[in-house]
Amino acid sequence: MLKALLFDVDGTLADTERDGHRPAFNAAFREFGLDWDWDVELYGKLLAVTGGKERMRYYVEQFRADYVKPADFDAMVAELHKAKTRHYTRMLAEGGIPLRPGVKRLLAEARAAGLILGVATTTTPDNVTALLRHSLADDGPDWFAVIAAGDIVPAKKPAPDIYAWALERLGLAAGECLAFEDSKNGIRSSQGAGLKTIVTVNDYTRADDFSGALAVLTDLGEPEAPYRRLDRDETG
Ligand code: XBP
Ligand code: MG
Repeated sequence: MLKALLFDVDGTLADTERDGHRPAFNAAFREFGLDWDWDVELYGKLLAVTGGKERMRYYVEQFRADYVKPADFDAMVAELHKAKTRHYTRMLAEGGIPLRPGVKRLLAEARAAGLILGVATTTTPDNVTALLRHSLADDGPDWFAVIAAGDIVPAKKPAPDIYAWALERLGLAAGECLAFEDSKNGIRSSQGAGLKTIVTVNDYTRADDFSGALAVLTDLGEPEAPYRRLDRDETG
């Protein structure tokens, strides 16, 4: 029997990557006097790696052969990431990023029907609570029985660990839950934990491999604009 819905955050609850996380990273780079600047296209490549700190390291290793790492590089990445989180949560507090179509309705209706709600994401916990508070409802974070986020598990998506952690916290089996994801890394994580998964794609993930998904949709729709199921050749 279905007891809980588990949601990814970035790309699934809201389109946060291109106009949220990306400019927040760039603002942090400027603040630290770095000449790093991630445009929309480059950011799509960097999304291969989940986790902001991991993504910055990947950028330096794969795209900045010219960059000479300082001795305290790891500490610098940690500080950069704190600054990025500050910029990003401020953007959210200013109401900068709405939830995707249908998300609020689904959350409200699931809640009213007695389903448990949970979050399983690689992003920082502060980012999740800020999005839920400012874009869902003042008490948005309280709608969720578990918020599994960030460094709670060392191995981020596509590893299944974050979903496994959320299931354990809820005391539920994978078969009692349904996951919502938007990306290849996300569905590998949810399926790795044994969860059936519904995918809503976005511009960065449209061509990802979503083999085994329960459904691949453009969005969760609103009553007046029902979702459209993607044809196989549109999903790549
Ligand atoms: C989201 C991420 C995160 C965000 C940035 O992936 O990979 O790293 O891009 O957030 P998913 P932080 O949607 O699969 O969870 O900088 O806080 O890591
Ligand atoms: Mg995502």
